[in-house]
Amino acid sequence: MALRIVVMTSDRAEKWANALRSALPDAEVINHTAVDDYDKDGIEYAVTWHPPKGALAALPDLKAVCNLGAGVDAIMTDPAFPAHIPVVRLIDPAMTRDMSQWVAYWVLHHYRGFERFRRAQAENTWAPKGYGDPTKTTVGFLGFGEMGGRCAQDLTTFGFNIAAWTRSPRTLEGVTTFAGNKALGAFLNTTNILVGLLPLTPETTGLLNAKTLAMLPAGASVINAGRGKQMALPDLITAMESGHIAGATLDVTDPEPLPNDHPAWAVPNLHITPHISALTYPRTAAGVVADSIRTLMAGGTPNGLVDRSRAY
Ligand code: NDP
Ligand code: OXD
Repeated sequence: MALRIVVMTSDRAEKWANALRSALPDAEVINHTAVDDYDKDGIEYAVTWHPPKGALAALPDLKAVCNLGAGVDAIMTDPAFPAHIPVVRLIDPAMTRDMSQWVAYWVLHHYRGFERFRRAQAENTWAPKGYGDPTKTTVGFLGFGEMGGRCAQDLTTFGFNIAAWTRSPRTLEGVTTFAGNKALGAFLNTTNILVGLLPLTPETTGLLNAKTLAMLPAGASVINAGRGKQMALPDLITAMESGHIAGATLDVTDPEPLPNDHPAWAVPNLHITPHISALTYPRTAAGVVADSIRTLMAGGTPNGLVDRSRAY
């Protein structure tokens, strides 16, 4: 019997199915959204992005799930999802590169105060203003995994100090490191531009709130591309209105999509992008997923295997 794979995503599902058919020519690839019902027997791998709750549990022969994104929170929060099924998150170098572009753009935006010039231009005003010293500016990464590590590496070109907050302690050349909840305050106290690249887990939910935002130095900027539920948006708005937080950019919000009438849209120097910081493209990611499936079939450990006990 041919290898059977199901694709579950509401985003470009047929494109994903075709890309996987090219990458795994001997497999039968079923597009979950294209058929009302399909024979679930013998389906060993599911390739998913935000699968409907309970859909994975309905596959009796499922051996593993490959996620079409880095964050696996949508799978981890499905109460019906069996605890023994391995999950592989996506590690696609093209996506990591794109995240680094987005982060560099917004770090430079806030560091150089470009919002001031945008506003001056809207008033036809030539208004030069100096900026700080990158060697006295710390860009602090909440999360220093695939994404955070690469973004930091690229940002060092611009002369910033880099700090990282992680779950497990680590020593990294040229990076001031902090680990665990006890070190969060010390990390935030010394961070001028905060970049959030954390997975959404019970520990990181609501991490950025009135209390933690107040730990940042006055005039700090906040950038988040992790997950919206990590940020108490009303608290960020209050901190920006008081002037404590000078600027912010969010690629992820709670709720998402952000409703048209949400007050966050109108906050000066609060920038919102619609979860586009690093898109997943079938042209690069299908090959990565195919490699993971081949590795799993051979009994190996694919890159990006999720530790179910940590939920990321
Ligand atoms: P990784 O798993 O490679 O890295 C996660 C990092 O977060 C690690 O450094 C980890 O610490 C740290 N971390 C996790 N939990 C905690 C905690 N409780 N306290 C402190 N540190 C913690 O993930 P990626 O870098 O690939 O991706 C990170 C997240 O970025 C994704 O989960 C997703 O939510 C988001 N993302 C968003 C995208 C977008 O388009 N907006 C695109 C891609 C990703 P340790 O090193 O100790 O394990
Ligand atoms: C991801 C995302 O987690 O795009 O990959 O949000």
